[in-house]
Amino acid sequence: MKILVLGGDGFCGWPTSLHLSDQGHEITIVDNLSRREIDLELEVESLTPIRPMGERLRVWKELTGNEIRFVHLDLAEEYDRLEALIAETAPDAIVHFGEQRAAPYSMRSTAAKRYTVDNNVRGTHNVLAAIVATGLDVALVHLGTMGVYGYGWSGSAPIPEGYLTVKVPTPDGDIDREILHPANPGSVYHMTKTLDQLLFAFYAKNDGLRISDLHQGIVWGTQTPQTVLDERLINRFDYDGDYGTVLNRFLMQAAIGHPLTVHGTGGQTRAFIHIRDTVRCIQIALENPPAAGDQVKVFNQVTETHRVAELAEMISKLTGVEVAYLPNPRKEAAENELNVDREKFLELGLNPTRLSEGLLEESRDVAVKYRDRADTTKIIARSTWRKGMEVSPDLVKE
Ligand code: NAD
Ligand code: USQ
Repeated sequence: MKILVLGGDGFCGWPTSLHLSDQGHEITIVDNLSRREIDLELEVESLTPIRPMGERLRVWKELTGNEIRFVHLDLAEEYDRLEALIAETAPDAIVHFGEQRAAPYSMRSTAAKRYTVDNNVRGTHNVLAAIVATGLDVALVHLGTMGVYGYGWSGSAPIPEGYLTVKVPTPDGDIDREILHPANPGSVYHMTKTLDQLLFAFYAKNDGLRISDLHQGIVWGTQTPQTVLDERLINRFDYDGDYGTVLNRFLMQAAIGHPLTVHGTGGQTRAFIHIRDTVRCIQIALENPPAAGDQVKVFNQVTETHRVAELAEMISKLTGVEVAYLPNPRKEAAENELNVDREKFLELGLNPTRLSEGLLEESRDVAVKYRDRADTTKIIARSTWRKGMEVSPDLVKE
């Protein structure tokens, strides 16, 4: 297949591009490198030394003979170039990772809120409008988030894969209707993903676009079989308070002997998936697209669920590093259950990678190897959901 990977320089997009290239697909990465620019703004870098795109692609070609093309393009700002690129490439599929993806970053300032909405919603709409404008039959696979459902809305009822059957009372009795699961975003970032869902529903209905929306949990780990081939192919590893996600942060904190930063009670239950499974899920979604005229195909891209405190305690036990229970900078329930339907990928052949000591060790080894690159002043999460929730810098010695 000819595939455009939008956001292919990022944490999920880079290993996915290599995996799909390894499978023999013809890959074009489209990225405006905004994630690297945000690192400059936040004065922090990936814990792992990621290489410039040109070098990454040169090394991949040297090692495998496979060529990946790169187009530097802003999905939100450069509509005409995007449409021309789709028309000229005539891809069979587009994988869309190209959004601002950190919830804390999206809440840190008014400017960051506006940027996140402008970038994500305009970018996604531009992709949809451009596919329609070219008249090509392109399957779109988008990375959504488990956070569109919210946490705890339905109590112990399992979260379905996208759609909910509800009973609508009528004068002649109840009728069953299938609706998109109610959206309940917990941050401006998550809100943009709920808006994306409506854009997809409209374009699937109006234009017959073939769209899969993958509601992914928190991705952990760093390396895949392709990114380990050469240090210059290494994937990014975010550990800072805005972009670092919880399990990778704990692994990195353990590697440098920093107390594990649990927000609040740690009773938050979240869904997780290893980066190796992310790339496999995308391959499966590409191989099983919906037909024109079908509703958006929603998958819950999740392999397991854990409470934050349970993860911290497990890593603390493995490494001897203490757990610090910090005031929660976010507005979220102190505790929630999370029961997620995740049959679709399993039925299509996903063999889930479960969190295990071996894999935790592998990620911790990456963190240990590069720990001298860590800036410990960037670890505590300082972006808050509302004014007055700021965490005192003295709470954890840095
Ligand atoms: P990332 O920030 O590492 O990568 C996103 C990439 O998109 C970056 O390379 C960035 O430069 C690019 N990008 C952003 N805006 C763009 C634009 N306007 N034009 C062109 N390129 C643009 O994020 P990630 O962790 O790889 O996440 C990828 C996708 O997966 C996101 O949409 C995210 O919401 C989703 N997701 C991520 C996780 C996770 O734990 N990392 C979990 C669930 C869902
Ligand atoms: N948390 C801590 N300590 C930390 C960091 C986080 O206790 O040091 C807590 C947070 O308060 C939150 C939970 O851990 O309750 C998850 O936080 P996170 O930063 O790991 O994940 P989140 O903000 O939800 O966002 C990440 C990705 C996002 C993706 C989402 C999937 O950045 O792109 O959409 O995971 S999900 O969470 O399933 O919606």
